[in-house]
Amino acid sequence: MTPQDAVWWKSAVVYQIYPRSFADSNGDGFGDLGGVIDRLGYLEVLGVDVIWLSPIYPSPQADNGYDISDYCDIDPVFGTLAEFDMLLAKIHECGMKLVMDLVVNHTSDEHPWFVESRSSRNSPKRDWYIWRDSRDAAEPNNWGSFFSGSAWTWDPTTGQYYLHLFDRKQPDLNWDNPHVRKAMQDIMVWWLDRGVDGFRMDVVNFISKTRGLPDAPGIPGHRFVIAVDEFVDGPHVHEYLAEMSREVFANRDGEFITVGEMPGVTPDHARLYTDPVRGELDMVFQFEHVSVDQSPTNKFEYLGLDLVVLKAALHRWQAALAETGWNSLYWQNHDQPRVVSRFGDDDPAHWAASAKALATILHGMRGTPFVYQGEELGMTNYPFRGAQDHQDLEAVNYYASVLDLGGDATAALAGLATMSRDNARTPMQWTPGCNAGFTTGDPWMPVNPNHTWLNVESQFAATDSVFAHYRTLIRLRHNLAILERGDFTPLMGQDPQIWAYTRRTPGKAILVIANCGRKARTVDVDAEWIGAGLLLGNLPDTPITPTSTTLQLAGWDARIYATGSADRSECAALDHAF
Ligand code: TEU
Repeated sequence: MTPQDAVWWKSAVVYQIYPRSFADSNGDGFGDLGGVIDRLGYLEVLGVDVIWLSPIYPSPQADNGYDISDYCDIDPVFGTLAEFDMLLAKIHECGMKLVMDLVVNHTSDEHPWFVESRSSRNSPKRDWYIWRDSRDAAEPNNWGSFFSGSAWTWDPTTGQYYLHLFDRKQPDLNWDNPHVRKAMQDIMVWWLDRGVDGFRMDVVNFISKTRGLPDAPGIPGHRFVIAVDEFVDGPHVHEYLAEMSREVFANRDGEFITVGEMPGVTPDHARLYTDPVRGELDMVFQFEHVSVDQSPTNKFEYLGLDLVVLKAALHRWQAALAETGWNSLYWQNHDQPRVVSRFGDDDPAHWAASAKALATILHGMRGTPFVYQGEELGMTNYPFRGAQDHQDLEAVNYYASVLDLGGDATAALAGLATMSRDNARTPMQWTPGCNAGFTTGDPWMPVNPNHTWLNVESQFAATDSVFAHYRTLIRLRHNLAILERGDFTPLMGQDPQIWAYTRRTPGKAILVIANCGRKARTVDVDAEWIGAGLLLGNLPDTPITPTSTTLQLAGWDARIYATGSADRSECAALDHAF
């Protein structure tokens, strides 16, 4: 085994907490660090290894903390540095690790760096951000913001525009300036010295823009376009990340994890980012599989799900990083709708089976699985009734821009209900009671009305809950080396309803097979699976051993079978573990 094979995060499972929606300890309606401390026992029962906290730094909260005004403190809405230290100590006591969310592409416009930068054209911090003159009395180029409108805002004090790929309150830093890079490295060192175990880095493949900031190819009917070719995986990004990793992690003892969030990343770049020899990052979040049901020019235009396309997207990434690099595995995060509503079936008759089937498919793959809060319960999208229910600035701006342009408001609201980030941000459902046990005050986001039956308390009482299934999958990840190391071979790639693949190490094999639909299906598998042992199923009467090459799969039936010595020796370890 080479040292790269031995890294701890290859058999770990990460849990993402969106602190403002997780648990509120002081009754102000916002989740906080005290709430996380109170619920650490829950995460211990689930069995996850790493907790990733979405941003908790001081922030005007224009984008719920992804607009940071001080990188070395805690926003009062979440708590204090003393509480943070206590949380970190308790996480370590429980044998878990903590990953901070670091937003390095941009700051808040209220960060002192930007305040100084915008104060004068001669400010020493002027070049820390991206300032340009107007062109023909308009924006410097045709780049659009991810949050609607232009990516440029005019600053009357100094008579120039500044660039913001996201909201106008999130000005982009100029990473070509070595002082900016050094400042970010210092911040990372500050948190590592405090004891954190790594970083999830927000849109970190956007930090290097094409020199000269050229116009992007126009799209008919669009005044501004998201200029991906001019900032995704840009000219110096690998150099800057390698430098960061060298300056921050070289000669530091400990076990760390770094994950780069990378919209639009290609497999070829991902291989470079995660090649251990190059020393840039441990893994990246790619976006291909969470884009398959969206129009390429408008994420709120829902295209419906084609399972063949979804499978191909994830299989492509399994193949791309098979030899070099490493995948992250995720269905959800705070930016994505709930997976059981999106790729599963949230009708009460199929909800639990489909949530478990999707979990089985993802956790059987090669890579490090990420679980987003509430996913382990099968939490669903929110039943939005109209524009007034949306809070996220992306949703609010999008709706306003559709109205502005005289577009179809009904279609826009339907798109928001299906795809908006608000779906992921409703409070965690702890109990069937008032506000789902999230807060004793008024929750900042409404609680999903289905908390009366979909909650932690009721799932703890059942042995066949979605939660129990996730718990088992996490134990399998810890106990079965084949899940970490086995190679990956897709089966039945063109089947529009069946998702199947094998994982193999010498002498051992597992089959993951799932029916991704309501209708029962008969599926032919290879003779090698006759006599295999069931490692995990999601329905009550799953056959323990296939007795023929024909499997009868009920709706949303998902199974993992093991052959060879895999099941006997490793299941013995499992018996022990449960
Ligand atoms: O998201 C980056 C991103 O490009 C998208 O996932 C984003 O959510 C948007 O919907 C694109 O249409 C990261 C953070 O995860 C997100 O919460 C922040 O809003 C964004 O960066 C800016 O910091």
